[in-house]
Amino acid sequence: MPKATVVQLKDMVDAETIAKSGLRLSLDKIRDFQVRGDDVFLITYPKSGTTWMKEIVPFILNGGNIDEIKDTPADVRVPYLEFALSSDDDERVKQIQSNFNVPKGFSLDDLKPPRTICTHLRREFLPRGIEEKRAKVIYVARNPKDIAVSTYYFSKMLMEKGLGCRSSEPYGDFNDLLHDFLEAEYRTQTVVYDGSKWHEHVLEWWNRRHEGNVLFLKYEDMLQDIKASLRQISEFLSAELSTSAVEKISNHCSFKTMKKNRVALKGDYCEKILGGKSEETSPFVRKGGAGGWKNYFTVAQNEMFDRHYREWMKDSDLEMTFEL
Ligand code: PPS
Repeated sequence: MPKATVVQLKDMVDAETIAKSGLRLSLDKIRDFQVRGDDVFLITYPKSGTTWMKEIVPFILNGGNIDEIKDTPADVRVPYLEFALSSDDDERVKQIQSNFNVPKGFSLDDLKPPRTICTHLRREFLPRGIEEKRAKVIYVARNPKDIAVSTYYFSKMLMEKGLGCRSSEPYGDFNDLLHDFLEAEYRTQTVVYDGSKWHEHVLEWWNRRHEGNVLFLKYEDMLQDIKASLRQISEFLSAELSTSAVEKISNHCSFKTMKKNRVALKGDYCEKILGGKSEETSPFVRKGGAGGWKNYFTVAQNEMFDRHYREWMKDSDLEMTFEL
């Protein structure tokens, strides 16, 4: 049998670090994953609103019955494709899964249909079956300046706990991270595993937004009108939603409510790995909003970022909202 292809963060990760903290993603297993026609894939560049959508989609699919699944771990309701299909010998992923309260031996086949599966992987690494079966894809994009700040917090925390790669030196100031964000060469693997830059990830789905099986959403639009977004998602999923269900879900997935929800905060993960109270340390529900980046970027950093951004987007009509 041919050996499975394993994607490591391109070739940047040295063997010693892989042994210590490396994620080993089984590319062949992921590409060959048996997709079903009614599967729903939730795809995001990291720090774009994945956790938020994991608190939304299952409740839309169950008609707003919050009590039914509110205590089910977020990563069991909506598992990560790449973690669920990781190499059998990947101790690091096993540890992450266990800290995310995913039971040992959990399989994507254990999910009730329609299965909702999330991933940060870029399109070329995804199961062939998504295209073949026209499975539904919900893509959420967030403005990259706020993503860079969100990534800074998450990466800094992981690095300080010794969960780095490429370099064992924790991120110092924001400038260190900004460089890595622009090059997609992070010091932590659990941020972007496949070396994708923001625009490469986002534009692949923006360019497919008119295909019937793709719903392209912007995080900032959700911030502006969550109820309209809930209706848009329910229509896309052909899941009827009563007015009271929209009300209940919008309350359940509000930032304020999620900040008190251990499932959304991934309380056990935070306390075991990051330390402190999850309401204070969780990088999954941290500050939210649009425009917080202005407190971090200097004028020079912003100009430099804008130069990259203009180059990335020069052939695209995608417009992102950088503040509200
Ligand atoms: S991860 O690690 O990739 O899964 O992170 P992800 O969940 O994609 O993104 C985390 C950011 O999403 C914010 N968030 C929210 N914003 C608005 N409303 C709600 N309900 C919400 N829940 C999570 C979270 O705070 C992270 O952004 P930052 O800027 O770091 O606060």
